[in-house]
Amino acid sequence: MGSQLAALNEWVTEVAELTGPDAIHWCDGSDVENAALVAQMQADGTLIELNQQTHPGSWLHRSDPDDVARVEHLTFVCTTEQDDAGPNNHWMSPADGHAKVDALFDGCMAGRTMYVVPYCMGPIDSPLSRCGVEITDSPYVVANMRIMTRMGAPALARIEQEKSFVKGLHSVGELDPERRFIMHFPEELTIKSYGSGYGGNALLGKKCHALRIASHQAKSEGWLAEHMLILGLENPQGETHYIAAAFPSACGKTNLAMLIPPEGYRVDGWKVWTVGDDICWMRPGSDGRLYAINPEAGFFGVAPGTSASSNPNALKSIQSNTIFTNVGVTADNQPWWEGIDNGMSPVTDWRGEPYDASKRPAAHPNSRFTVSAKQCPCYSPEAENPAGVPISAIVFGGRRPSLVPLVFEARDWTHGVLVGAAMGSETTAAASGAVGVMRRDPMAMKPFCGYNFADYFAHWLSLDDGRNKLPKIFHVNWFRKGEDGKFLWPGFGENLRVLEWMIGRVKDEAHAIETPIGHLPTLDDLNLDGVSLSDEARAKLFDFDRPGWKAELDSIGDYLEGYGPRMPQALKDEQQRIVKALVAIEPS
Ligand code: GTP
Ligand code: SPV
Ligand code: MN
Repeated sequence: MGSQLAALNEWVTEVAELTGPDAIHWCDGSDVENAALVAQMQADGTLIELNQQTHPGSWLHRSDPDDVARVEHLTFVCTTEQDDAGPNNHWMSPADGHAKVDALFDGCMAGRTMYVVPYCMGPIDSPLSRCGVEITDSPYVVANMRIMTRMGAPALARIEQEKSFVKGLHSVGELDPERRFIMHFPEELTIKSYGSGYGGNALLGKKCHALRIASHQAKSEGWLAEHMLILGLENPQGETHYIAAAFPSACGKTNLAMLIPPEGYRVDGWKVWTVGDDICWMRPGSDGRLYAINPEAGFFGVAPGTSASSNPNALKSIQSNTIFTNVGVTADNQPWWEGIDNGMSPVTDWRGEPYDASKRPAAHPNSRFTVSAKQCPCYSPEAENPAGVPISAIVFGGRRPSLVPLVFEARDWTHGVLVGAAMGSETTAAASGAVGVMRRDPMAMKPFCGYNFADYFAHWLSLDDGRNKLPKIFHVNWFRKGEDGKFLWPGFGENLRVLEWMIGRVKDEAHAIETPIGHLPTLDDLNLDGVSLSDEARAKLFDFDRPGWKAELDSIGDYLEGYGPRMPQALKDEQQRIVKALVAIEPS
């Protein structure tokens, strides 16, 4: 027996002693195991069968109505030194964190089965992949982990060979929001999550491991764990460039990753390949380029807004073998959500009550589908490449109703890191709390960075070591609004036009004008054939508003200062450089 198996057995015994389950089940990830779990969940109402003619192998899960999103105020990073967690995280000392949550775990699995779920984040044979084991009392979590990760026997075999694995302990507890904690102990490669069965709170391989713990590991090992989609953009010449993009939760990663080019582009031979839709692990290769893998094996995607016109590839992916969480259903038992636009209507809402539009939407705004990436028609064969894919461009973006143009390019890596660090976006339904509130969400990692943002920015800057051939960095904003409160840019498939310009810049072929905030395309630099843009859109999307940006840069300066002396001077200098450039062009 390998040393890690011994460590695993010891931990399982320890957890069983603490939580007191009736039975322990080691998951092998097989079809037989899954069928038995599904049957059991159907019998106890955890899963509701959907129309098997239209959606074979698909199920509906209704979560507790108070457990529908991530809970950032209950999410903690427990490092020995508070400063190592940083002002961007809620902190508890490891001793206090363990004590607090272990008291909740004490005896919590009485009457329940404890599932031991070995998983691998990333292709089983990739040196960039990392393994973990989640112990959970939720069969729904097991079924989701089976889709979202490489789960079961192969992962266990890999763990046996490795020096460490991430330990994740999870219980749904009483699903009481007052008795809910998502605790991370990055120094111990440990996660303890209690009281929620939902998404990022409960599928511990995802945000807890692949971002919070992994970002901490990545810092010491010289790589990056990011909240980014990865796509391959194939041009008519058959060349594919890979792009990684960080947008905050519910800000368009899944949609961009599965983009279908506009008609004219399709005819010409443009194609987008999906490598990943949420998380990206990347590190410099021997040639100095950044190589990326998607640590996940499935999509946990936002259902509302997914339609044949907005994201046909997602819609095709979820016709079978899909778990839907908190969507509505039609009279003939098909899943339904706002914006599905398929001519059907809901009769039952996500809480299982008769649909009443005046009461609540049919689908919860953060309702989701869980589906294997293999079902996606544009899933990239390169997603399984153990070496990863070379990244040509990194894109940052958020929901910015004003000020921020459609796209701009950072002048160099340091400027790009500042652009990422200064990212702002309106909050969404992916986390509990108010929606539509503007906040800084650096690199879309505000809820997910497992250490001090000041150190994180320094780590990003350190990649520019003179040897690496780093990607160009861009910023996009699909969400600029007009006077009427409507989006000025059509978005979705049309976003390809912006990606084309980016790759043109990477290849030194596309034109831009230099401004203090970066390189902007003019209206002529983007192919806008066949898009109808209002005069307001044409004016604002390509606009650089000097006084507005001066105020924005001042606010960015204050934000950086908020991190105190740990904030890298290079970033503060970069902010000052831009302020000076803005002031220099001030009309007298
Ligand atoms: P997480 O899974 O929470 O990390 O979200 P995500 O970043 O993958 O977001 P997703 O692609 O699921 O999109 C979230 C919402 O934004 C959906 O309602 C989409 O319809 C909408 N959306 C995505 N892309 C665009 C776009 O280009 N323009 C507009 N206006 N809306 C978009
Ligand atoms: C997000 O909130 O960014 C998600 C969904 O991708 S969750 O898995 O709940 O984190
Ligand atoms: Mn996400």
